[in-house]
This record gives sequence, structure tokens and C-alpha cells, in this order.
Amino acid sequence: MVPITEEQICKFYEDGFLALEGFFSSEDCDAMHTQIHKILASMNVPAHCRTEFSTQEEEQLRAQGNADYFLNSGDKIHFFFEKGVFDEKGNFCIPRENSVNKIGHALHAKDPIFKQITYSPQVQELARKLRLVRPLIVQSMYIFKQPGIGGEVTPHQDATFLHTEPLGRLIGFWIAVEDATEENGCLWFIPHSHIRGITRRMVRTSTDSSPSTQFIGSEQNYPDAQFVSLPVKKGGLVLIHGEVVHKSELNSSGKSRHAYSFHIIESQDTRWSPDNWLQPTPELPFPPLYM
Ligand code: AKG
Repeated sequence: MVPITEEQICKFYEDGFLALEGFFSSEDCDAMHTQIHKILASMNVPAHCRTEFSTQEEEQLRAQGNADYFLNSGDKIHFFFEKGVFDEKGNFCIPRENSVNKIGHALHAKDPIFKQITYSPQVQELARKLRLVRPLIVQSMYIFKQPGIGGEVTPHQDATFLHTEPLGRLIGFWIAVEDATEENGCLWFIPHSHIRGITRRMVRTSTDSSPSTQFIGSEQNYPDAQFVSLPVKKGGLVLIHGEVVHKSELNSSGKSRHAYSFHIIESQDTRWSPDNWLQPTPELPFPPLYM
């Protein structure tokens, strides 16, 4: 296990992010890679992707179908696709394994390999060093950043989507399953941007209204020059403070950039916002990382 120093923990809280190279082994990454291909092989393509819609009403149904599929994904393994990968009949225009943008949001609970990685001794040790008393895992995602088409992730703060009161209780654990470089879409951060709160929130609207979520506030325009890139090698872990501004670029290279990420909150003296899109369910209450 790679030792984590007190200086590194301080650096995380100072900058809002931290890269820990060699946090997982190459074998761990290969196991995640193999497992995700098994999951892809048995993927059921969601109905709203397959169906041909021609009228405006049907288009609205598609939008609602997409929204429901997303909002109900918190305790399931659901598939989210890149744009333009289906033809009008809902057939794949490209190989299906190259079409997926991400899989979420309960791999940590529903899949044995991703569960093992999430609850690994090194993750637990890191959480203890971060002085998390009652850490809960709220979501997980496998992100593909497909070669050539892997879309950009625009500048954002994770607490926009996963809000707590007070702020400062959310941390992302982002694992490079493959080398992440500037060419294939590594993460970029604005150092120290986590200390100024958030400017935008995504909230659920009342259940019978459409659309089902809306933004309150707006994301600022962040000049490119403020961002620093954070390339990491396969097996590296990036810690992401819930309020740090970060992004990733379109992957225009010929190499994919797979990553597995999960988010943890310190639940002690914390309120999970009831209008977050993601809510614990009877099927999956947010599980503790440790007791
Ligand atoms: C996040 O996990 O908050 C991200 O922004 C990930 C973006 C990416 O993997 O490209």
C-alpha cells in the first residue's frame, strides 16, 4: 500500500485536489476493465434509446424517459450513451462497446469487483487520514472517454449536483483505470477554487412536472488559463473536493481514458439535501465506508 503523508492531506485541503500515483495496482485496473466489458456484453439497451419517435409528444416522452432513467439510476447499473450513436431505429451506428459515455450510479453496491475496489483497505485508510468519521458512499460511475468521441465535461463543482449542508462534506475518488493524459482527456482543476462556495445547484422539481430537474444559479465563465492539467498513470487516484472547479476535454485522440469514480460524504452533522437528484432508496440506503 502506498503511504499517504500528512503533507499530502494538507495539500488536498489547500488546493482542492490531489493525485496519488500507484494507489491501485495494474492488476486492480485490469480487473475493473475486464468486469466492465462483462457488464457491457450483457447490457440491455434502454427502451428510450431504441424507440423511434416522430411527433413532438413522442419527443417529450423520450425526454421524460431519459430523465426517469437517469433519476432512477441511483441504486442501479444504468447506461448513458455518447451523442449520435443510435440511428433513427435505435440501432447502434458504431460498435456498442464504443458507444457508452458512462455507467452509473450503483456499481459500488451492485457489482462485486467495483465493490471490492470501493471498500479496499487503501480507500478506507485514506478516508481515515482525511479524518472522515461517518463516511457514506453516495454514488459511483465508470466513465469511458471513448477515443475520438468521448465528450468534454464542462467546468463544474460536484456540490452543484450532490449538495450537502454545510458544504465541504463531499469528496470524489477518481481512479485512472487507464493512463489519463492531456491528449485523451485527463482532469483539469482551478487550484484553490473550492474555498468560495458554489454558484449553481441542480435540484429536482416536483414529481409531476417536466423537466424533472432544473438549475438554480449559473456556472461562471472560467478562463482556460486558470486551469492546470492533472495527468495520472493507470492506477493513480485523484481526490476531488466537492467545491473545486474542474473539467475534462473532448478525447480527440485514438486512446480511451477509462476511469472509475465514486463520491463519499462525511455524514456526521451533515444534511443531505432533499432536492438533490440522487436520493437514498429503501433498496440502497447510502452505505457506510466503515463503521
Ligand atoms: C467528476 O467525477 O466529477 C468528473 O468531473 C469526471 C470527469 C471525467 O472523468 O472526465
